[in-house]
Amino acid sequence: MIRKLLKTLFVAAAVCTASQLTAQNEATQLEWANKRDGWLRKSTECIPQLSKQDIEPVAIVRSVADKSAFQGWRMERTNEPVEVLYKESFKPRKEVILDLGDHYTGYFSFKVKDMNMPTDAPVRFRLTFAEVPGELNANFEDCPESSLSRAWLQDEIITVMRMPHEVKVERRLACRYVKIELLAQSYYDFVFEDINFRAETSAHGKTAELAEGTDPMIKKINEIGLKTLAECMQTVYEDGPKRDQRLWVGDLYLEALANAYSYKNHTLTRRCLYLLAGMTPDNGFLRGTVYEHLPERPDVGLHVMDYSLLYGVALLEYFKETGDRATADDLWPVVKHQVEFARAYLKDNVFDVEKQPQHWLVFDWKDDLNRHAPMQGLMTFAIEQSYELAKMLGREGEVADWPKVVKDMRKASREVFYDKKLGVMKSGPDAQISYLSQVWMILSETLNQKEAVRALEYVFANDSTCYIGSPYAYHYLIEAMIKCGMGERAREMLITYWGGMVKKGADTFWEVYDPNDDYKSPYKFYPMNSYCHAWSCTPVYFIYKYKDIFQR
Ligand code: RAM
Repeated sequence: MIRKLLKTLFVAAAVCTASQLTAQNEATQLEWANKRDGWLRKSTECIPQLSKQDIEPVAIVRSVADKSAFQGWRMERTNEPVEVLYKESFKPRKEVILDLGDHYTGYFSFKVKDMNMPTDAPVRFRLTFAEVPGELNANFEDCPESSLSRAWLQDEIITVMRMPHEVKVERRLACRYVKIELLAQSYYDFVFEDINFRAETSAHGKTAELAEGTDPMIKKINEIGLKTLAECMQTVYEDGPKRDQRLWVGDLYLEALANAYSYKNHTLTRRCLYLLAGMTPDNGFLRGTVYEHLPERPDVGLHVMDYSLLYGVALLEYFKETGDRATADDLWPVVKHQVEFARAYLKDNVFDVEKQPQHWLVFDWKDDLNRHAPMQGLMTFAIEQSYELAKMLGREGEVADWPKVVKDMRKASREVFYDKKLGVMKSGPDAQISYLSQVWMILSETLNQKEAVRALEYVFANDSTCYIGSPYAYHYLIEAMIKCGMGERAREMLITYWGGMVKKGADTFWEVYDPNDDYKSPYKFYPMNSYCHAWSCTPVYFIYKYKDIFQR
């Protein structure tokens, strides 16, 4: 299904089109053609050094089926030290699970050495790497074809022809647990040597201590958020170091926010902003995601309309944080183009969903969410923020009509989506009442403070409203609550939601978290989910930024 959807999106994106572009946009295309290589060069100059750390397993553990544990499994430490693998033959043991003690991203290696006679035949191992216990206990062969590539799941078959030998798994891995199984053996005994995980990250520097007296759960959430962010900070801001290992605009925006309040490694943000700009296709419409390792710009790409509008917000935040006017000025045409491109989809000041079915709107992992009102709100918000960027750059003259667009869009939203009687925004043909419709109408200041509180109270109190399905969307909910003065409730919400993952044993925050469904997966197979996911790290941003609310 997803593959089919992506195929449709690729095709649709490829036909998306000069005809939609205004004369002004066509002029922009030419300007861009000669700028993109320079942008890519600047992006390359910003590739960060990765720091490397050798991690030895801290324990031998066993999987225990436990209905009360996350996805039905937990790990239990055994009394055996890891050293037994270096002393006793592995032949009779046949299987071991190693615990690295925390989540790491990097490369796994070990040596094997025969003990009593020379190698007369090869041995074969299966290695499985898992971020969470449930993943290690799933049967990967159950992965449906309609999920993402089965090869994302981290298992490898290794054949060793002769000993002594060093096994180095070529692919980069993200895991806490490593299972080694002996699949085929010979007469001779053998032992392991130097089992090692070389962990890599580009996050560096010390992050600030939280105020004394900060709630212990908030401290824990912050610690795990920082770990999540650091694991995703590689040579780009990755969405997840297990999967997809690549830069997406929506993830970048949230990672950059969290980074700005913690590690402050702004060069990585700059690298990603330039990389996205440099990979823009000829129509100037940003790709929602890019692959940093492709030598040339690919002809196809996935366009995500909510993400392309958030690019300008990310650039604004970067500029505010760093004062790097040169970069903001250089990339300003990209921001301007995204807004102008999206404006072509406005009909009577309302985003025309009929006209843009070809572009993916992400917003949340929630199939049943009607995205019309959320998109209207997000677009209003993004144009206003992009106008603020224009003002900071002294370029507001170029986009003098934007404030009116924002005003007209707000007015139209109130006419089309707002149910005054109930005090909520409704979206789509079934007049769906969702959390996210309220959230985006609050962030865009379409609802005033009083109306905002009323709308949120309504969705919180009514079980039938379309609730939120991912930490990504929770981020915007928390932001909206703080914006309309519901800081206390936002604090409770953050503790309940992210603290829920902590209580279920998270080492890093997950891509998908539904407190009522441990197996929820947008990929029809929960082991495919990423359990260290960038967009879930944002408590870090809230905790550091809003000290009065979270650091006590
Ligand atoms: C997923 C990614 C990412 C998200 C996109 C829309 O595949 O993991 O986090 O931004 O989809």
